[in-house]
Amino acid sequence: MQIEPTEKIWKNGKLIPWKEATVHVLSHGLHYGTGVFEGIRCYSTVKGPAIFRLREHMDRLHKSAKSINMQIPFSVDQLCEAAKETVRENKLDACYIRPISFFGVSGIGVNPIGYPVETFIAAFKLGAYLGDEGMRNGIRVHTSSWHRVTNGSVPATAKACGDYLNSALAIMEAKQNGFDETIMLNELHMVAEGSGENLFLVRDGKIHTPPLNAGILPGITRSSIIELAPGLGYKVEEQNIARSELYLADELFFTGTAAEVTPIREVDRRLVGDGKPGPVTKAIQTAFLDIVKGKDQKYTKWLDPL
Ligand code: PPE
Repeated sequence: MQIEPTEKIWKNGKLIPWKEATVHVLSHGLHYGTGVFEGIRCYSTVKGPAIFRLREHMDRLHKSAKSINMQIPFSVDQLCEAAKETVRENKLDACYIRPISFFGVSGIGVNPIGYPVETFIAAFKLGAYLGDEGMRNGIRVHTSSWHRVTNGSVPATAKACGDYLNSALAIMEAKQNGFDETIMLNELHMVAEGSGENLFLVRDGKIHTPPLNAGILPGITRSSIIELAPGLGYKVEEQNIARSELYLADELFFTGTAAEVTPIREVDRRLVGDGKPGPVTKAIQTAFLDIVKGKDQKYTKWLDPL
């Protein structure tokens, strides 16, 4: 996705010009993927710009760092304030915020213990991740030939840079085969998630989503959907989903900060339901988009005004 440069990027406590936000070629994180990151959206709400579940995102950044043995030298509160400052200073309204912390330069070798930790926060405008058309009419996906990174080889619940080689391979394969996105299975051949989204399935009026130990990222959008669904009359069951169950689904949808709630209209060249976004997906999508725009009083607790 193309993005327009903004003026400033936050680096280790200071705002610096966009062009100067570069890293040294010998950064450990570049060679070995030893970093953690976040993706956060700021929305234009009825009460001005507000960041959706900012604290939860910065808290997950700290937890991801802990999982890979890294200590970020800024607290969750400091990072929240820094994200707001970055959005404000760039005079942005609705935008996407990308914090990243990684092991920097010291020597060479795989062991990063004692290396400096670099932290950056960028913010820029971002449209619908899977396209406006995809948001309205649904996207086409296939099952990836790449398994999702397994719990036995990396902390699969961490949003760690190195894990995204797996996602990158999976999305490239999907695009090369003419699909919009991909669904990865785990080492037990159960459904895990998309390259950058969690998956939900609707069958006989019930909503299902894979459990956290299926090798998925604990999505903040996912947890928001689990919390808001009962208010719409649906309960979400966290349970394992086999590939063949995808073909029996009445509805499928992806969730994520970037993807928000995106309907899936085709999986492995089979129509999902009648090939149009179903009523449950539409109800969830509408409710979610109302919440992020501050139109639902019950959930203004999830919005952090600038
Ligand atoms: N799974 C993966 C693998 C993932 O990357 C994301 C977010 C999710 C699930 C959903 O998590 P959450 O955003 O907390 O609901 N993917 C981010 C990065 C996408 C990218 O292209 O970069 C995002 O949506 O911001």
